[in-house]
Amino acid sequence: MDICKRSGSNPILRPLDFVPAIEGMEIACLLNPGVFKMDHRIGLVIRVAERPKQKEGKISFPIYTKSGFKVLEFDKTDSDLDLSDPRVITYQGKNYLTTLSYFRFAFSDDGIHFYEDPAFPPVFGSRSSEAFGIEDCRVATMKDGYFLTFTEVSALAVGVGMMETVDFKHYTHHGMIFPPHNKDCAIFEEKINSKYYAFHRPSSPELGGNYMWIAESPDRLHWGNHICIAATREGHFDSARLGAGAAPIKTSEGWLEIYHGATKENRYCLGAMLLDLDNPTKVLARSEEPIMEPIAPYEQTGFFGNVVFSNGQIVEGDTVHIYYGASDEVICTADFSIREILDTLSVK
Ligand code: MAN
Repeated sequence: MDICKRSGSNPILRPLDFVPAIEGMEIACLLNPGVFKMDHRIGLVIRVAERPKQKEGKISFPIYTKSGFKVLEFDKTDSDLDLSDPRVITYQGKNYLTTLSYFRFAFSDDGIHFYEDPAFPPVFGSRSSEAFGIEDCRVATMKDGYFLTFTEVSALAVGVGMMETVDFKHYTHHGMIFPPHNKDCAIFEEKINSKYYAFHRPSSPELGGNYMWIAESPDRLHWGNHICIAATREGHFDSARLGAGAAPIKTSEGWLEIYHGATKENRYCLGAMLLDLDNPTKVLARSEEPIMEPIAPYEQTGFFGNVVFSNGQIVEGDTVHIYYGASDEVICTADFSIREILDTLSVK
């Protein structure tokens, strides 16, 4: 099932719309933007993935070190190399990423046409836990500022970092708020019964799997009382992993969360979940079928095909304008009706 209305202008942003930020690199992908509103403009925190221009027979990629960017290069014929996933390189059993991601900003007055504003410089990984980059930013817009949660990637691990800002020019980096292995963290934009809540997605390789959890906090820095709210489902679009999208939408029926689910073949779709307004650890309903599937050509073919992945949206009355990464290469937008999503959900 697919109940969204894609914009006729899709893709709204492509790698060639930007100039690489790192000297000697090319932009391989634009991915999964966080979204916010500031001074009547819509802002995107775009995950930009760069790599060196690739030479025949070689594979090379940048990593971030204390003394700046460093390029690692391997011979494609090297038998110690595993290149089966375009996103990851495995060399002698160690994993690296084929690209390095950082955040770049684009603004729009109409939600469709985006442009860069030189007053907002890019944000790069700045600590050893971010040596392979920072990815998939969610922006929680709250009374006291914008709270950015994102994936920190390095040879050590994958975890969730948080930064706080009021102007997207100056940031306070709060460090890793969910330890490895964890990603897909979305903070609720208001407190419930005096507590902050956030979705997160730990991975448990032995028992359990890649499931969605919720946690509470007195201050957004220290999280506890972790509860698993949704596991993968055999035979469904979310059979291998699932994770939160943007902050949930408050509706009269509950908190509505648009999330991503993937199969083991790495087909990424979007689904929805409804949680109790007063106790968001209680899931009231969940999509049996996806509400969006990779069916447009730009969602099926690209850097990593068959992917729709959203972690940013703007709500306007009954409409949710989602911004999403398609095929891990281009940025697109589509609209959902909240009423229509709620009508698809089977209440437990
Ligand atoms: C992971 C993340 C996302 C990416 C998908 C699909 O979930 O790295 O950023 O879009 O995989 O590749």
